[in-house]
Amino acid sequence: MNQLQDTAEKIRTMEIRGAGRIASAAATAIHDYVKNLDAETIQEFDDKVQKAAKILVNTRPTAVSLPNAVWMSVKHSKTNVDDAREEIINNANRFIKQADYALENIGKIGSKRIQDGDVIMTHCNSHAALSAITTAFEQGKNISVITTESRPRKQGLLNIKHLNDYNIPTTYIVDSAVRSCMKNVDKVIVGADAISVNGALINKIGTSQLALAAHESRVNLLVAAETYKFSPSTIQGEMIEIEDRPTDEVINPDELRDLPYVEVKNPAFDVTPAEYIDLIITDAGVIPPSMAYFIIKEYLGWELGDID
Ligand code: RUB
Repeated sequence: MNQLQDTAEKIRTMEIRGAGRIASAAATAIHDYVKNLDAETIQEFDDKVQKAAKILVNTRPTAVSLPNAVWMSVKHSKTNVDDAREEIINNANRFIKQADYALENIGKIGSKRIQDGDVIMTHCNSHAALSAITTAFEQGKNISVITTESRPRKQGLLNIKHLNDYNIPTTYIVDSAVRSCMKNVDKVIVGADAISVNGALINKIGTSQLALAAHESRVNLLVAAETYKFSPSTIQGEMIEIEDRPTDEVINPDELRDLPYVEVKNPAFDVTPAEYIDLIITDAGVIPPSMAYFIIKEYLGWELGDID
């Protein structure tokens, strides 16, 4: 359990972050946990696995990739410990492999929507969005990127390192410069923490502002999202919880000491309605947001929606 708890802590503190990385780390943790799990009976085994699964799922509430990865891994149909163990190990391995494939495929598919000369704006640090951008660049397209800082955790710093490693010309801007820079942008590409059944996107706080500014300037907004980022529980009417993170990420508590009337808020994500999204680039192909239901039904199954 120690190793699993270590992974859970790394997800909670964002040492492991980004919906895709979180999902694969959780599947790996389940794999390693189950591999050496001692249990006399299948009941004991299942209880322990469920407990471990919940520890991981409860680390961060918004990225639906996390519960999807965990429940896809731990689901089994066996009645004895060794068979159940084998099935879960295979499930977790399959998830990790498919997640890698999905990222690569999003790169191939997404790159087709990027034209030579495009200026692309992105927000936060999304491996899926970057996969499309770097693949297009490697195909010889002469593109450049504008990345936001993405306060408060400054994931934009990860983007500039990554893009610089590819020799992609990149401009770093503060989040409040998004609208003023939009006139120079050909398309916006962002990632997803979750996509609900109505095609709404849940992604890093500020994404909806990019969407509004893009909409105003008639700039297309593309979302790069693996099929496992779609949320089955939203079919059953569940809302996606927006994570409130510690306020010391925003402001040093010392600055608040003598300001009793001041409250600080730190919502980590926001919701962009489907009407502001032009396309979702998934590993299964490019879809309009109105097809979110189809992805959930075909690729995730209804039963995942039963999970608490
Ligand atoms: C990360 C974030 C990313 C999505 C998609 O937020 O909002 O855009 O998770 O990322 P945080 P990816 O830094 O709070 O985890 O495409 O890598 O899965």
